Amino acid sequence: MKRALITGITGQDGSYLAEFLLAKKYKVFGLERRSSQSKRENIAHLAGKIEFISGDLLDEASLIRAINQSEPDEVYNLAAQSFVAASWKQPVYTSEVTGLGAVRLLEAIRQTDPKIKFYQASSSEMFGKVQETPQTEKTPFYPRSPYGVAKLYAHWITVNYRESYNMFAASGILFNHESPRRGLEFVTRKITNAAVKIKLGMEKELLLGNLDSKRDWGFSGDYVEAMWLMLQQKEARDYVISTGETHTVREFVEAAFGELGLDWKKYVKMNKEFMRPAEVDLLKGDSSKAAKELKWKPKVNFHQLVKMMVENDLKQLSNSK
Ligand code: NDP
Ligand code: GDR
Repeated sequence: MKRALITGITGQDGSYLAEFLLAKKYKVFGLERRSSQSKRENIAHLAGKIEFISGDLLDEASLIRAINQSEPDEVYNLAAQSFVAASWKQPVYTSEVTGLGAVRLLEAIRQTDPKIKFYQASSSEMFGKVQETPQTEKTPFYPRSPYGVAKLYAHWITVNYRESYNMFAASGILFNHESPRRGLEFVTRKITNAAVKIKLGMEKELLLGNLDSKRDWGFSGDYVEAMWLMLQQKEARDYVISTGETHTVREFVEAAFGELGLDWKKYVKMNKEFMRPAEVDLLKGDSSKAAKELKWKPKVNFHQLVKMMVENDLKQLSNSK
């Protein structure tokens, strides 16, 4: 039985990856940081199937202990301060967790058992002010937020450990991916949740920032398969994972409200609070390397994703009402 340690187990991707690995008969360990209230909502349905290990990317000793305790074949580093907007408010903290967290984990692996395979959750935010479109593994990076800069450090330190110590360390450069388990502050879930609340008469309006930015949105459930595939290859490499389609935030709003038969223009207002000091205007990935080498392709398209998220929020909020 293969063994995997997932950091960020309570997050969106952690929950889908845990499901995926359990279906492949892995023994799954999840690194969980201490908090005053349990955050296991995304993985409640997996209760009893995951072994939790208390630890934090800020605490090197806890990571060494987690590796010793789980004796993993594979480590997936999904933990991060992952909200771009918050990274301007807490830039040093974001660098500590999202950037230096990766090297702490790599060191824990190197010192314990350097044969363990390592996956780093890199991000299309590293392309930031894009230097070419679509973006590939060869596109130069230009991050536009403290989060993007921190992810870039984590990305290069992963490459560096691969080249310095011959460790199996791979980075997935994943474009935005969403799901019904997406955190409520990210724009897609903020939109579907608010649209449903408006439909149910629980809210009157939705305040948003930049409606013009374009994102390449896929489904988290599809993307975790790519993470696993990267660790099953002969050699560790980096891969862009994306749909190749790009849509504006406005188009997402229109589609989500449209699913509910609502005219979004009556409810959506712009608010400066949600504008960012520096914006990433356009992301559009080219994942042909992953298609060729990993045989990976996204299954859920933009409209299916919007529908899935709206339907889930409708079900949840109707029940709670
Ligand atoms: P989430 O924000 O949903 O999950 C982040 C996870 O990290 C949570 O489990 C959180 O725990 C954990 N975490 C935060 N800080 C620490 C810490 N100091 N020590 C240990 N754990 C910590 O992110 P996603 O699931 O959406 O994304 C997974 C990873 O992929 C992240 O690294 C993200 O930056 C990256 N990424 C995401 C993309 C996306 O579109 N979703 C695209 C590209 C990259 P807690 O529940 O306690 O807060
Ligand atoms: P992003 O996701 O920054 O791309 O990072 P987010 O959903 O937060 O923003 C996407 C775009 O929408 C615009 N926007 C708003 N965003 C939020 N959150 N709230 C608003 O009200 C709003 N109005 C407009 C933003 O300006 C932006 O252009 C996500 C995270 O999951 C990262 O961890 C990951 O690395 C990248 O995707 C790829």
